[in-house]
Amino acid sequence: ANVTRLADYLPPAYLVPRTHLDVDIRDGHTLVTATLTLERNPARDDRPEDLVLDGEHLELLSLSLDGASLPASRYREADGRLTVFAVPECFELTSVVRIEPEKNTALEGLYRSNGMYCTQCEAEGFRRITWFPDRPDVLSRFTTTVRADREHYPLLLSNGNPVASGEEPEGKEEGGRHWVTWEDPFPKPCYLFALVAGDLACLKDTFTTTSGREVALHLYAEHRDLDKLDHAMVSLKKAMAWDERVYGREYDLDIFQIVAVSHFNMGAMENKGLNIFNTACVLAHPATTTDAAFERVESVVAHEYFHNWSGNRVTCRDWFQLSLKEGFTVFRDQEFSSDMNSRAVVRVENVNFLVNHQFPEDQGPLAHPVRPAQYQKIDNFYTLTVYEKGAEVVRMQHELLGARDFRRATDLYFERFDGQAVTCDDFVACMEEVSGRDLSGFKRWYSQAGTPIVSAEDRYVDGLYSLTLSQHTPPTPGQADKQPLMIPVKLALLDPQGKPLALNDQGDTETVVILERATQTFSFPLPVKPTPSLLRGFSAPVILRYDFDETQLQTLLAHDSDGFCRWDAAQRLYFSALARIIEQGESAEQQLERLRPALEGVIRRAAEDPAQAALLLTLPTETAIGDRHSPLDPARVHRAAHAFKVALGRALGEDWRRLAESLREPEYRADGDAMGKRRLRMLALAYLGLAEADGIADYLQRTFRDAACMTEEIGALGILVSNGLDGAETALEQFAERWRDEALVMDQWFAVQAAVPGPATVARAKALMSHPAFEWTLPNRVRALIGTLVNGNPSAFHAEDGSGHRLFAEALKTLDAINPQIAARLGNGAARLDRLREDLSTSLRTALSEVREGASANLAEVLDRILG
Ligand code: BAL
Ligand code: ZN
Repeated sequence: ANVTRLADYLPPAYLVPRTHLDVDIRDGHTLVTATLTLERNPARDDRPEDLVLDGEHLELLSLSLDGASLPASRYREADGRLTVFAVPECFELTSVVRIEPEKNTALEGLYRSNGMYCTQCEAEGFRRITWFPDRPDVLSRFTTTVRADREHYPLLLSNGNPVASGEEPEGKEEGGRHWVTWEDPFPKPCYLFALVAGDLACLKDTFTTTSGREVALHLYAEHRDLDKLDHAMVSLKKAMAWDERVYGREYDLDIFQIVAVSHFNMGAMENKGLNIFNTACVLAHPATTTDAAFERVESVVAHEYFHNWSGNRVTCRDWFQLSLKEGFTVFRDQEFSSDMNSRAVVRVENVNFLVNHQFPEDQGPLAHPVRPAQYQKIDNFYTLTVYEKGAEVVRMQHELLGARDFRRATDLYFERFDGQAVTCDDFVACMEEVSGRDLSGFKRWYSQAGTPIVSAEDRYVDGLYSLTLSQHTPPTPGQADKQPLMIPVKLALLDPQGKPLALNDQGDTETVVILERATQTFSFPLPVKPTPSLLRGFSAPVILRYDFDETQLQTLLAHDSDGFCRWDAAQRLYFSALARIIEQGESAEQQLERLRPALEGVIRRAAEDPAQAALLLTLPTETAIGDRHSPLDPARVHRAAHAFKVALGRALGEDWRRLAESLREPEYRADGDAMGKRRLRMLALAYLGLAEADGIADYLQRTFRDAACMTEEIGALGILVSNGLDGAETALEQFAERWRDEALVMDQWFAVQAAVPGPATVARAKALMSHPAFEWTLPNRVRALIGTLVNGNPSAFHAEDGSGHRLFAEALKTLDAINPQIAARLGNGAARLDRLREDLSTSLRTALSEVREGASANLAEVLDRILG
């Protein structure tokens, strides 16, 4: 296989200060004329004489150097490379290529989506548009002319500012064509190039920057979706103001554009001045969009906007440094969301996601460092580790330096490296320079894979409390031996009433200790033996082992002022209760009785923060429970989790009923308070549904029918369907009828059905694959149906008859022929193969081995790592 290694990095042989593109969109094909101004890179003292460009799926029509057509003997085209022999120091190269966007189902490069043309170039899609040194450290100033039929594509967009436009001479065959030229004054790597041609509706607004410049904000979507852009616009303006206030970063062009696209591999893309978004991450309307999706739109709009500085103005030297922009930008969007919403709730949601998705990645066959050392397809490294763990690595630096020095360090970073392509080392060097701290040990977080385990033990003797922390990182593929990391552990020590004790003479009740060696002991003189509140705010992405007793956990759950620690205490209580059901065969009712007082305490305080209460009262997912038992037996986990939830629904039935009624709002409101109430109310209804409480089917049918927003409508539908309650099938039919023209709503319809636990869902999913609304070429639809089954429904995916595995294999094969990136991403869902009960593991291995034959490079890399 073709492996790229960080250790082999060489600066580019040639630089491209200027790029002129002419993209002529015709029916059935597009002609791209690229004129590159090239100069040999002075940083390469080996003075390479050949120019090597990247290109895929291009039909080269002509090639000329300084205006003279090149004979075939002067260049060679092979294996995705165009080598032009013996080129001068400085020259201009013009290529004309023919491409077929209409046939591009991989959704990389230029492609068609619902009648419009759009692009996706990160990471290596630009090479599907023209011959170019497709690597992030080649920064070029782009001028782009887009030409197309005026009637069908009235809108022609690219990066930067529009500088000229016109009509093409009318001819019989060429009637009504027009063109627009865009100039981007900022040098950028080609992965940030974008182009859109279509007939779209536009929501317009403006933003005035701190220095008084007015920026036009244009948000584009299909005409029918114009009413779904308001939330994105509000979010964008908040994000622009936030980046000025918190990071001192102003927007730099006269116009900022977002285009919503239905067919999209990622969530969104931060192309300079022309963000392209998956419709799922930008469109929002209460009638069609859940509260959770509203929050996601806010955070993704902010994320892509923040990239304008963390990613675009300062970009990555090579793709190994991906977390330089992604980890940092995720940290930025998380902090933005925390400032816009409830900080405690956002933090718990972020941690919950990390712990339940990134931790398993870091502990399985796909584990890799935040800065990987090698890859076959970089597309496979847009991972939770690079993004979410990368964000935690930046968060720890924020914690270590404090907000003031962190800001000074980011100011230095943006100033020093503006217009450059740099590395994670450059980022950390700014942190070191500003703070005067040596972070060389800390940098292992970038190079060492695996989730560290921090074990805590404590003693209280003669008024002295001693806390001994030890760290250990288990081996990961290719990294057997691990070094100690620098781990900030934020802590408080609570008295028996749950009040934090003073930790020093200044009366501080919270402190951060730094664990740098394998084992260290920290001591505090205290008047009583405390309950430790450890890893507050989840101060480091580690697994904390401490032998909490139940009383301590109940103290933390009831009294801790730290939202993460309260939630973590609840999770520990749930996991222990479930372990006793799964491993010791104890009854769910018995376990529930043990927890009941603590849960009633949470419910009593629910009005303080309904969203937080909902988080505290939500059980871990079956996937998360399964990850704590070996071997993994999804059916058994499902039985235990289901029994426990039913018991919880029954035992607290009166509380759930009261919440369901008292949290009902007479009218729809979009604010955080209303969202929190809806969240807790839907959870209460879910427990009543599980318990099949008297009259609940009728109640849910009414909720479904009279819903004031999609959160209630799909929520009620989901509860009806997952519990097989009366009216479920009718509601499904009505829903499909009502929403058949709303793609994002239909995604939810597929997902709700794919999420029903149990093996019967495999047959249902199979039938849905033949539903007229199911489309293999639409990534959102594939993720909704197959992604939900594989990643969110272990008792169906791992059905004992192997049917889930066979369906998975079929889906992978079909998809791989259409869209290798999406196939490979879906393939990640098999990463627990070696943890499964033996018969299930064998069945999954057999299914995957068949897929491996003939798999694309993307999918092959993932399967090889999983199959070992
Ligand atoms: N750069 C790819 C999409 C994102 O992370 O913003
Ligand atoms: Zn990003």
